[in-house]
Amino acid sequence: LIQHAPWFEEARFGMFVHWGLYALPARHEWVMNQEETTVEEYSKYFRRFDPDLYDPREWARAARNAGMKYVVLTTKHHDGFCLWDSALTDYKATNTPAGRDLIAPYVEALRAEGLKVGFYHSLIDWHHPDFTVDGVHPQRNAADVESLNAGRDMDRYRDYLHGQVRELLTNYGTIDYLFFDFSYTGGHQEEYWGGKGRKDWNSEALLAMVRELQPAIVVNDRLEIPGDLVTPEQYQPAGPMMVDGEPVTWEACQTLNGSWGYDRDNLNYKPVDLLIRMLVDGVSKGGNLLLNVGPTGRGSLDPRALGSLEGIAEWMKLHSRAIYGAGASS
Ligand code: FUL
Repeated sequence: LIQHAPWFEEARFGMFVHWGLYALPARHEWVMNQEETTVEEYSKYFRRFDPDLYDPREWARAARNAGMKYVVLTTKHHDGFCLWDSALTDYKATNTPAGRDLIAPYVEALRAEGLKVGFYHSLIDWHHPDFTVDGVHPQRNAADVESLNAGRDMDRYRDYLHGQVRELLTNYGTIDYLFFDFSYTGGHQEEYWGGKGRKDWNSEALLAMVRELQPAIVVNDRLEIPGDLVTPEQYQPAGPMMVDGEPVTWEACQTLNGSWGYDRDNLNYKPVDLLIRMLVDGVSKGGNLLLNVGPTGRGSLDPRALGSLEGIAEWMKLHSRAIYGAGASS
């Protein structure tokens, strides 16, 4: 067990939520990258982001009914758009038609439903003017990459990253879980990410700040220094996970249909019985399952995602006395 946060392994099941501007094109959360969209072109989604159906209590109830104990929402994904009222950027929900901080009501809703509060935060940023154009940046094939990179300063970006994490861990009370995201690609790192990694984020200092601000928080391993857990992505490990011959805390994150962000026309949904088998499989190997939903641009859960959660809830009703039995905790 994680000594400072025993709740985490007891929880076993959480909900991942990928939500941001990419919910509008509804073609995968990497759409900016895949379609090599410039910041300027992408801003059309910023101007139209108007989530009139956003009701985090509904997300929280759907999660709770499915037996989930924590929720992890993208505060900022790779496109750089911020769901909270950050003092460090204008690229935030406050300046869209949404007109407000969307993280505060999320945190409140989770607490009201008795769920632990998690944030996902991207280390990568395709909007920030100091984040250099590397091999996976949307502008990687631009004719003038060199001039685009002139004057970009990753030291300034690092200050921005640290400053925003400080805001998130200072302004919303207790935060229980933090998923930093950098898709570490091992050997291909140099040509792919332009060598980016822990030195760019100053992972050691960033993690120290996180622990100082939120001593009980659970932090994942994608800062490329040891965290509290390891995070296999879209696969189920063959057995209990080990590092250097020792068992480790782990959590598999999985999608409903292969995409993390809302992907409207992707019909490749895993059936409910498969989702349940994945949960059981992970628990049998000592791991957690973080199952993702991608809400729509209007902020609601797509009926197919809701259906999956309701299907899992039906199974929980039959099998979990702790959640559905007489005298179950509210
Ligand atoms: C990956 C990201 O690139 C995906 O978009 C998603 O957020 C997944 C959980 O982590 O590394």
